[in-house]
Formats: sequence, structure tokens, C-alpha cells
Amino acid sequence: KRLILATRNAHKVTELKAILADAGLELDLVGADAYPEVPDVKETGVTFAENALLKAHALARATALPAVADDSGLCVDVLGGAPGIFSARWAGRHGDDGANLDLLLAQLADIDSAHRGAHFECAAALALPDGTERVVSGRLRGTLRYAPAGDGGFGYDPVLQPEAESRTCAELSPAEKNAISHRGKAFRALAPAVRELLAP
Ligand code: ITT
Ligand code: NA
Repeated sequence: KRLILATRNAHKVTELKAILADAGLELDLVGADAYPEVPDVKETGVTFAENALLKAHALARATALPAVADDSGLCVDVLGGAPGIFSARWAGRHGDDGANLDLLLAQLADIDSAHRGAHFECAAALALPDGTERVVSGRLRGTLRYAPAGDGGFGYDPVLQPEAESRTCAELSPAEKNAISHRGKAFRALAPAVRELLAP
């Protein structure tokens, strides 16, 4: 069965394919790039869940196929939860991971190590063409480093060191990251609904 991943972020597509396959779902997964004629939806929601649902519904409606979407970001305690839903454009230009990371580190330069708590959050949404929807979320708690380390993953991975880890997310293997990540938790929690709602 075809399930569209309503994301144009290639890193998310790679992670989601592995996470959903490991959850035992036998699906034909394509990213939103397979549907270039479908315009990107404006992320006008004020929560990760709202934005994930907006993206999933837009693609499901346009393609008449089931779609899942991911809205995610980094929430920093001392910044009151920012960048949060603005994580992809924290430094201005959408998707400029390097600039976003540099700005965040500069903003936290004077924050001592006891106050560098943060978490990644992911909302995983499923939408069917008839309007049926499900949304769940997952979190990964950790602390923020003073300098990036590692070249795996994407986005803020080089600065988040998960609880009970001595490495950053960017120093974990893809399987190690997926096992503990916000995205892994959210999509494993969504898997039963995918299985149920896509059943023949
Ligand atoms: P789509 O909306 O097309 O899915 P996007 O990259 O615009 O792609 P988001 O709006 O959800 O996605 O923004 C997610 C941002 O949050 C992303 O640019 C990263 O900076 C950050 N982020 C999300 N998941 C992450 C992860 O696993 N590791 C590091 N950073 C992550
Ligand atoms: Na977003």
C-alpha cells in the first residue's frame, strides 16, 4: 500500500523509511518530492501537532492517498521552548541548518552547563483523503553542547547530547538515533493507527 511521506526534507524521509520499516509496516513509501505539482502548505499552526496535521491533510487531499507528516523542532528550556516550531528558520532562511545552529550556540554562549537542558519534539500525523486523522508526539530530552560534534543526522543533531549518552545525536549511528529519537518514538506510536486505517 502506498503511503506518502508529506515532507520535502530528505533527512526526514531517510529516517522515516527506516523507522516505519522497523515497525513492521510493509508500505510503498514515497516522499512529497514525488508530487512536485502539489504546493507546499503554509505552516500556520501554533503547535507541532497542528502543523503536522496541516501538511498531512494537504497532501492526502491533493493526491487522494494516505499521507503522514512530521513537524518537529528543538525546544530549549532557557529560551522558554524556542526555537520550537520555528526551528527550521531560526536564523531567517528556511532550512539553513548551519546558520540556525550557529545562532543558537551564540544565544546560549553565556548559559552555564547546569542550565542547558532541551528536547527535540516531533508530531507524527496521519491523514486519509476522507479527512480521518491521527496525531501523536514524541520527545528526546538532553543537554546542549557548547560546540557541534559529529557529522551524522541533520539540523541541531551535532549539539544535542541525549540523557544517558556521552555522544551527541550526530555521533550516533542512524539506528541508534532512531531507537531513542523524538521521531522514532512518535512514528512507532503512530504505527498501530497506520496499520489499522490502511488495512484492506
Ligand atoms: P517538512 O516541513 O517538509 O517536513 P522541514 O525541514 O521544513 O521539512 P520542519 O518544519 O518540521 O521541517 O522543521 C524541522 C526543523 O527542526 C529542522 O529544520 C531541524 O532544524 C529541526 N529538527 C527536526 N528534527 C530534527 C532532528 O531529528 N535532529 C536535528 N534537528 C531536527
Ligand atoms: Na515546522
